[in-house]
Amino acid sequence: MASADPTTGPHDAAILAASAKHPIVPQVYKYGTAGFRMNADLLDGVTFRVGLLASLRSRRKSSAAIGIMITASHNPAIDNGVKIVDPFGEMLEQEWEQYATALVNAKSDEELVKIYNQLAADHKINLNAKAKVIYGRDTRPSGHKLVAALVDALEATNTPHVDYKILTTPQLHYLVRATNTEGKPITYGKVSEVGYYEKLATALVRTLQGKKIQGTLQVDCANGVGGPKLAEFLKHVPKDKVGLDVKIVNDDVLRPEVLNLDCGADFVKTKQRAPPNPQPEPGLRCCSLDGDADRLMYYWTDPEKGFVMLDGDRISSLAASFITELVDRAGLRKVLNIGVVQTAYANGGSTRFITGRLNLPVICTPTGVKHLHHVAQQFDIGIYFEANGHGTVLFSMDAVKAFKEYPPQSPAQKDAMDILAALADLINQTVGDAISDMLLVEVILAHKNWTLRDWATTYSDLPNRLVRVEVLDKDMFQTTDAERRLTHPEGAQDEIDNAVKKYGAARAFARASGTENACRVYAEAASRSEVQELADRVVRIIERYGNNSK
Ligand code: 16G
Ligand code: MG
Repeated sequence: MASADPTTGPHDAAILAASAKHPIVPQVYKYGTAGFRMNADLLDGVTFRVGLLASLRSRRKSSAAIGIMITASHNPAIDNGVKIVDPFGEMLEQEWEQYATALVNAKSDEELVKIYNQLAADHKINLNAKAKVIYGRDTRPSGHKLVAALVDALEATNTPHVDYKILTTPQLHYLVRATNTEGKPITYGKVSEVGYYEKLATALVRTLQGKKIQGTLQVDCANGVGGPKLAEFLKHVPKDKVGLDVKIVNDDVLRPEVLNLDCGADFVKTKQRAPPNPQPEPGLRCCSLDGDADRLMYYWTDPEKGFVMLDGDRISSLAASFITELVDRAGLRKVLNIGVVQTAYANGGSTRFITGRLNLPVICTPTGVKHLHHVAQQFDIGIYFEANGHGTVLFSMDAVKAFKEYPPQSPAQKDAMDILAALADLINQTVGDAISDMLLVEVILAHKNWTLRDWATTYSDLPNRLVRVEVLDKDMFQTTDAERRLTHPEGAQDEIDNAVKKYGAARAFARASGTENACRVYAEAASRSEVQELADRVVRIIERYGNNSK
């Protein structure tokens, strides 16, 4: 038996038969920062093949449950996407992204079966072992059909599966971790959507310690899955104790065409203005979620200053300052190391505040949640956010143990430890979660008795510009130093350096987008006019190199 052909196996016939029903549209596919994401018409075969990979992954991971989320986040309603969640609720391990890419790009059903069996052989996967896959989808109409393709793959590979139907992306991540920790000494929460709400609601009450959230919060749900899920969560909140007065807007999930249309976190961040509908009342505390509720932006319209936005950098520095104060009060600063993780897009004002005022280390990683997440795991308390509103705070097992077991020297210390322990439950530990992050912000504002204006005055942002540049082939732009410097094309970085030198306190970088065929240029400088000039100069450099006349 040792010489059995590694490219054949027990599921061959079933996969061949099922795959014929889910043909792939020939083109080059790549598992990117957000899985496979594109026009939904192209995704039937892709989703089928992702199902095959998830079953392999589960068998590779000692039969642990693997998650699949079907969503295209902030993209228009006609798009969809599919991504895999690993057993602890984190993003798929990077090495496996290439296997997903290989399976999806198989040119025929026969080649697909061969690659599937070869992967099993290479990774010593027993295809007859137990497996489990759980999945959910956002509100896009195409989700239903893609789930059917997924189910065919799971049936063909004899993989038991659970359909959680419509969920936010972070809820699916929660369910994966909850499923895999069920019955273990340290569980993550009840294995149900209700379990998620109950966990957050209980933690919310504990973190507030009798304080009440003041005023009304208007939440724009991007006409996506966040709307109905936030409404459901609010049913679990004891409002008399907590005072969370939420006004949900843009929660129309019955008209698919309005998803992410002129609303949502991506609109707010990229357009730098409030969603036009409904026009927020001046001074009203507002926030926006994105289409799958894993990104969050706060803002208000000020009678004097106009629109003021509090983005991921602001949430990061708010969380970092609050948590550091609590750790100090709990007398745990020497015991636990705290760090903040950002990307090159983080505003220099925030980085200066975190390193200079809070005295915390800041590590910069390449763009994409998985990079930040892994670095944040190196700390006892790792705070990570992208400027675009993706992010969370991770607590190590040691940290959680310390909050619960370290002997407090005073009632104030005990209170601080209790709040920290509750925060570890309130903040989604698997992935950035807009609903959970929103509760974190509300709790901090309540504890500090702050308005958004108080929060915004903790530091000033440096004027900045982000520009998308069309180029022939974005892949010619290669970077190092967490995407802050170009290594290719040769000479481009020197020119950027020369441009930056002309301005005081300035910074600029160019990187290839991970999600579209374009380059992005980011610049920061001391004044609006300087940043405009600097950005224009760097854009011209990139255009010149990118459109090939070196
Ligand atoms: C993806 C990433 C996001 C990143 C963005 C950058 C995840 C879940 N999503 O949406 O974190 O900020 O790509 O896009 O990791 P870009 O490479 O086109 O600039
Ligand atoms: Mg999203």
